[in-house]
Amino acid sequence: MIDFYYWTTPNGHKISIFLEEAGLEYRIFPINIGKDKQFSPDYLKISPNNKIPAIVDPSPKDGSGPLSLFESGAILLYLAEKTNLFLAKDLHSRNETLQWLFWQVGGLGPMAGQNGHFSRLPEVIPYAINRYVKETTRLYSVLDKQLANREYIAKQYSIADMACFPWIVPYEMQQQNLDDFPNLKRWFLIMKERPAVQRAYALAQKINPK
Ligand SMILES: N[C@@H](CCC(=O)N[C@@H](CS)C(=O)NCC(=O)O)C(=O)O
Repeated sequence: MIDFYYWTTPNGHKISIFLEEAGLEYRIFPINIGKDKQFSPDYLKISPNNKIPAIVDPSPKDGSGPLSLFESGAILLYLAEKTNLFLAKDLHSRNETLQWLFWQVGGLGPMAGQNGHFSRLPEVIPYAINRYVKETTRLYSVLDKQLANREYIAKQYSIADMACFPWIVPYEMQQQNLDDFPNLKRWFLIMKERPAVQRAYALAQKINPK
């Protein structure tokens, strides 16, 4: 049973998608970041960077005792290795998957996150909005090119897809039009239909109906 410290945001959805896809048993500890719960001293012991998501695995494979982890990319990689799922074994595919996972964590997530932040701000700061909307558009087009000749981001469905999808879901707020990215749009629609993805988003709705 994995303890999953979660809130209903893109970085949280990545992990709920994995847990649902893998059919791992988990229990949710909601960390309402709108109410500053990420700063509570107990949570900081697990996630010292005061962000969600985080997990605690009480029984790692090697019997070394409970393991706690923050950072969504590290969590996805850990869970993929724990379950032998969604991360190919062969050298090329494995590293291609990790490359796109890191691309999401270091690029798409932070840039689209800033885009969302400045687009929602009551004070309009045109420089910031232009910068992050433009950068989001560039990143969408990079992903669109990657998806030109393939169904999923790497050779097979993987943790790279799970990492990227939740950051495309708010595309309208990010001022993006999916019709400008036909390959990305095709992938997005396939992802949206996956039963595990739907279960993950239904769970979000239950935990935070707003
Ligand atoms: N690099 C981190 C980013 C995590 C992150 O930014 N989480 C946001 C929600 S999506 C958060 O917890 N924000 C609360 C805060 O900044 O205080 C990851 O991939 O896990």
